[in-house]
Amino acid sequence: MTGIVISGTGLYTPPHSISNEELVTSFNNYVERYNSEHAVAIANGAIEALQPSSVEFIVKASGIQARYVVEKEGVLNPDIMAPRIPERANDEISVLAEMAVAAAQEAMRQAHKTAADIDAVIVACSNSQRPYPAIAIEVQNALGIEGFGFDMNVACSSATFGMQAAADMISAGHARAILIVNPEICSGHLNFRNRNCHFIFGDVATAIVLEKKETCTVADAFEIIGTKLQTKFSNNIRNNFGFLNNAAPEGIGQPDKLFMQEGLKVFKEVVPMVSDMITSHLQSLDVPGKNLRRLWLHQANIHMNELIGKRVLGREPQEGEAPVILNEYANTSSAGSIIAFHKYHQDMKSGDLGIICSFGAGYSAGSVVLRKV
Ligand code: CO8
Repeated sequence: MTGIVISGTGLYTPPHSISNEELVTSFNNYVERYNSEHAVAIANGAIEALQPSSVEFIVKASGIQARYVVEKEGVLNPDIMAPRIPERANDEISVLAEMAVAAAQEAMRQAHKTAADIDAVIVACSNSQRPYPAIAIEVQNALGIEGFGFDMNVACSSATFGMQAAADMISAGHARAILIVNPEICSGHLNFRNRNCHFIFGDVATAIVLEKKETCTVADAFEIIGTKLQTKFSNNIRNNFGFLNNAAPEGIGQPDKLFMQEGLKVFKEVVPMVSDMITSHLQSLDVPGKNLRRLWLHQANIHMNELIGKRVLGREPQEGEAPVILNEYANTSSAGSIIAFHKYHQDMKSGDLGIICSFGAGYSAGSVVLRKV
């Protein structure tokens, strides 16, 4: 028992949804155009023809049916195939902070907390908009929160790593309550011209309020009974966008400055890593896997979640035990498991156990075991 509770969560869903059909039509238009423009080079074997994408493949391989995005036209335009989000002046709120604030306001309302009750803001996400000033400090300013804020990035595991950091800081007396926000504009760093991954990600923001059990005034709270984090270096998910790009101009605009992965290797390596981590974490807390009422898992691939659920519970997960949101939202990086928690915990009874678990680039994985207060 940590004595720390989740007292509120929030979700901001962008206004535009892209179906697999829309995405595949746009991608296949691009492929046809590319192949006809390069017909001679393809015919003489100098370059390979691009292959079309397919809705059936996407649904079968991943479970994804649609994704929300901040901007849709640019993504679907075969000449652009990237969102077009105009820059804002420095005296306007940034797009990422705006999404974070919307999710944070819902989480604070749910937790019955005002800005005066919160002492720190952590922005924990994969796809930050800029290096500095920290987005967290901008969010803190927009919400009128005193204290401190900082950004952190552990890719898809950012939210669970943020929760452990926040719980530790509250326990140590550095803050009474902490707001963690996970704004993800994954579409900004997704290569929509890459058939292997163009369908994977979506945009969203989630927020979580953590505080001590004694200060919590809501009935619908969950106590953190333990957290566990794990990292293991892998190049199988990588993005080389960064501070040194300007020092190597020949690399600017190359595909490695966007999201890249060896999807099948990730699948095969991460499923056992995460299943073992959850199992050993539960053992250390004396919680048998079969006692878990709910698994709010990272939302990357439906088959990964089925396998992890089966290994942890020791049987096939029943309907609703491991809620799926990736069909509607796709992979939203750090936010996925938090969306699942936000949408699917209201029916749980006092004493019920559940686990939030994230996994992704690094590799990184985090598990947070919860008991309904
Ligand atoms: N349409 C039709 N066919 C396709 C397509 C497509 N779109 N894509 C691939 N194929 C074909 C391939 O060419 C291949 O054909 P062949 O067998 O003839 O060679 C066949 O389909 C099978 O290809 P794969 O083996 O690659 O397919 P998989 O069954 O492995 O499915 C997945 C691919 C869905 C990507 C799957 O491997 C997967 O989900 N893996 C796990 C991925 C994962 O969890 N990644 C974590 C990333 S999240 C993270 O931590 C980073 C956060 C950063 C956020 C960045 C925002 C941009």
